[in-house]
Amino acid sequence: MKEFLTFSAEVSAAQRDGRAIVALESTIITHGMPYPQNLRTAEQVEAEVRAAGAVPATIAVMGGRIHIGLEPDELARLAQSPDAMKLSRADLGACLAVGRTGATTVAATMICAHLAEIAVFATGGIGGVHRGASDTFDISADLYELARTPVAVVAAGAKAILDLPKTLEVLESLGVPVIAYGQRDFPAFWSRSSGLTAPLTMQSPEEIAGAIASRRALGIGGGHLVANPIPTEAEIPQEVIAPLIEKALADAAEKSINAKAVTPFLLARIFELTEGRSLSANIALVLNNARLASAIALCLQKR
Ligand code: PSU
Ligand code: MN
Repeated sequence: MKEFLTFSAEVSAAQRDGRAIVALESTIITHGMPYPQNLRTAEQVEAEVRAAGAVPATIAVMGGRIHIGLEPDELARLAQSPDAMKLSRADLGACLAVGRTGATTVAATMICAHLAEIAVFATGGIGGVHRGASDTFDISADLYELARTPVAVVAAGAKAILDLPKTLEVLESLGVPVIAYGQRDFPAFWSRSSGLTAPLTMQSPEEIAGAIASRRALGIGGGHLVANPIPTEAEIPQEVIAPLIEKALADAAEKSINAKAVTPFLLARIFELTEGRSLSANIALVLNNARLASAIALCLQKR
């Protein structure tokens, strides 16, 4: 397996020194945000992890290798790769074989982080059960990955473009612990609350690290979803975002957008409809998740 991995200088030094490492995904860079905000955000997220005392490992596929940590010039190149593949469990092997550039989703980043022995990963929001899934069967591979790969994913809940009650039901069926951080409610990405109660609540990174360590000791396998609400000052209230999500979903239906294109289309459309406010919120919540993920990684490393 290791034959496919290339570690950045920073990450290989961190592994040698036994430091806490936080994995970061790359689909948010290539498919989730426009250039140049995507590059600036990716750099800020890495800086946030370093400021918290951990080491960032942004993961992507380039030149037939899985990169665990990107050098600054590689990150800049990725952020300007409009043809990058959006990689999930299904296409990781194919992308390596044909030597194309690929950005890893939550699912693929979990797989690569686990190969590199990284236990904690920060992102924006996970994929989930799409609205209308009873007809389309569109359920993100992220949910199944959380069920099988032992990586803790810190996200601002699932994106509010999804069917959140069904997303929580599937996570429960799959045995994925969903831990809301510091509040009872499951967060809804751009808003602090979805109106749904999260299955579990924890108040500190130590508690969360404890849950991860216990599950590992029991040999249960699978990951955790740590649901961290967006900071209050950056949140977009439900009443504001809900009608814009409806509009974006209607536009997607009209254009027959499907499969992998759905999430990037909706994020881009909501960016337009909110006149950029959704992007500022997205950036704020990713930075916030990077801070919490770093704290959890440091607690795990102390154990
Ligand atoms: N979070 C963001 N922006 C994104 C994503 C997450 O703030 O672009 C990406 C993640 O990579 C996630 C993917 O895994 O969207 C989900 O895509 P899908 O619904 O097609 O599974
Ligand atoms: Mn999908």
